[in-house]
Amino acid sequence: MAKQTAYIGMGSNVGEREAHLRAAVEALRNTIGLRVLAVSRFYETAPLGGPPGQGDYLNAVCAVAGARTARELLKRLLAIEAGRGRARRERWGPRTLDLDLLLFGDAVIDEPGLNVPHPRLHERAFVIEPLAAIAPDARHPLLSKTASELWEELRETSAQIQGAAEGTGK
Ligand code: A4P
Ligand code: MG
Repeated sequence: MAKQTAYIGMGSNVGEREAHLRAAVEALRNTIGLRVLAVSRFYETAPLGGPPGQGDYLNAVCAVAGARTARELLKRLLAIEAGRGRARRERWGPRTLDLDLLLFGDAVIDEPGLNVPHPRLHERAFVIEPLAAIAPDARHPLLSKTASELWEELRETSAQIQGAAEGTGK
């Protein structure tokens, strides 16, 4: 099977956020058979969803090559999360390290415990902005749009929402 370029979303909003993201990249680099092709800069983002009062996130996206299957890569991501003390308490709750498999080449997978592309990928500026920065031509296989097209759309929508909010505030 062809070895695909995969994109991984990384997020942290507890503890030494930068150290958690750096450790995740290091762990991917140290994974036999895997090559880290690119890492975005780290973006400071306001939390979306989850319980009120949680801290801001640092988010980033990283590109890797060499994984044989999406399932194998996800298994590795979950082990790296666990290694940084990730505890699963509540959905969208605060976390030391969240690693999401965003895209695995042009694979479309819908299995228990594995959905690729990540189902909420295209709705989230904190994922799409860094993805578009390192892989503007990466294509969402279900929407048939590139990361830079998705980022254009999201930017427009959030500008409209902001415009409407300012309008009602008068
Ligand atoms: N799973 C299935 N498909 C995948 C995939 N493509 N990548 C399963 C990763 N995991 C996948 O994930 C639950 C299970 O999903 C995993 O065991 C795996 O088998 P989780 O990480 O425990 O749950 P979660 O992260 O709380 O939920 P989820 O649905 O992954 O949340 P999201 O969508 O990742 O959102 N705001 C900001 N600003 N920045 C953030 O990074 N993140 C979230 C979490 C919410 N708000 C945020 C951020
Ligand atoms: Mg997750």
